[in-house]
Amino acid sequence: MKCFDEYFLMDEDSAVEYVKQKTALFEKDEVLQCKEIGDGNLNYVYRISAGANSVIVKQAGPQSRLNAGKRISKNRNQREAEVLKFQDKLVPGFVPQVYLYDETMCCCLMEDLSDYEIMRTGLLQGKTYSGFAQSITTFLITMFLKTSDISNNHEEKKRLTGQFLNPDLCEISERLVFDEALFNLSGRNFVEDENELFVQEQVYLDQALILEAGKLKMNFMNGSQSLLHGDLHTGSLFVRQDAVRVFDPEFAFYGPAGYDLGSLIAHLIMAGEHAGRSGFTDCRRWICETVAEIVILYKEKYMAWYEEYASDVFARQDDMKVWILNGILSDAAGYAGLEILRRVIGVARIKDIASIEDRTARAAAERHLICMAKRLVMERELFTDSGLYEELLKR
Ligand code: SR1
Ligand code: MG
Repeated sequence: MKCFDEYFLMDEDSAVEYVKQKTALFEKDEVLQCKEIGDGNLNYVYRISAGANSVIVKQAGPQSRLNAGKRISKNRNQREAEVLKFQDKLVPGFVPQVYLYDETMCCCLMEDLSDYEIMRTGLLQGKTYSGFAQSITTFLITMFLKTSDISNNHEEKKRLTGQFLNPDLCEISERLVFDEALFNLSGRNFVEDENELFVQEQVYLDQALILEAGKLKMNFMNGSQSLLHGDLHTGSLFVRQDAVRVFDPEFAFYGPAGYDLGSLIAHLIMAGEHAGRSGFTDCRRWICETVAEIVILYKEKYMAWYEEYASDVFARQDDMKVWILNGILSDAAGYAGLEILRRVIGVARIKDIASIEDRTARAAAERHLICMAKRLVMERELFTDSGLYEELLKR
């Protein structure tokens, strides 16, 4: 019998034993089912169930699942558990419940959301989610309004900025989203053979693009505007028609609010590219409408809810309110562009592209996405309105 008093990487059997020993969620002699369901790059996620009763065990491995040589702090799930609890206080009902964090095993037990599905999985099958734009904009705007300096609770905000500092996971983003993607530093970047020259010219040798990406990187590192999820892609979202739960905030930190919004938009655009090239016409249309709706609702909710939280004397000025919003929206476009670029050409390539079966279509998708990404970065100050996204996605 295992003791769990020293860290080791669990497998399905030991995860079952762990839950039996550490919780009273199941009867001692109950036969439990266990499946490793993690499809991310960093953690191991076990779903343990008996009948209608179930729980999730998420354990940090000592290294990335993508690159066995790269070690990452194992206590990152502790931060994630803290973030989830904090987010649940600020926006109740939008994140999974955390039951326990175990410092020795570097794992947390959390609510199983098996009546939801992972958004990326659903979109890749051509599914759509009617209430999505409403739900996700409520989450994003509430998090911004409640954690930014528009309130004059500046001391508390600085304390929280310190509490949620996340140097090692931010380093991964700084490297993968910015450095490696734009400079192919690791030599691990990948595109279809026929696009090699295209990427050389359009990305690695485009000095204007490099400059704008550099500005966005500096803003990512220095602009601690509000508490972010930090990796808000469609694989970090559990969805149902009427609700969304945002999970996996291990990259959370205080950064530019547009980073989360931009990442979300980027992954919807890439899902739209997949849908368009896979014959999912309705899904493609829904994604294009949803990107526009997210921008519209983000602006509407920001304008409507801002006054309730804006106690800083400058933030109370009308022009300031609009200036902050436009800054977030143009940052969002810039980060959306960079997220698309790194997911198309970088090491963390996503299924939305890799799973386009026809090779010529896949190469065409790469080129199309790279062109859209560049436009988002270079023209980001224009992207303060849904209309430009509609126009971008029409092509
Ligand atoms: C080594 S982790 C690679 C990527 O997966 C995560 O979801 C983050 O986006 C990270 O950049
Ligand atoms: Mg993740």
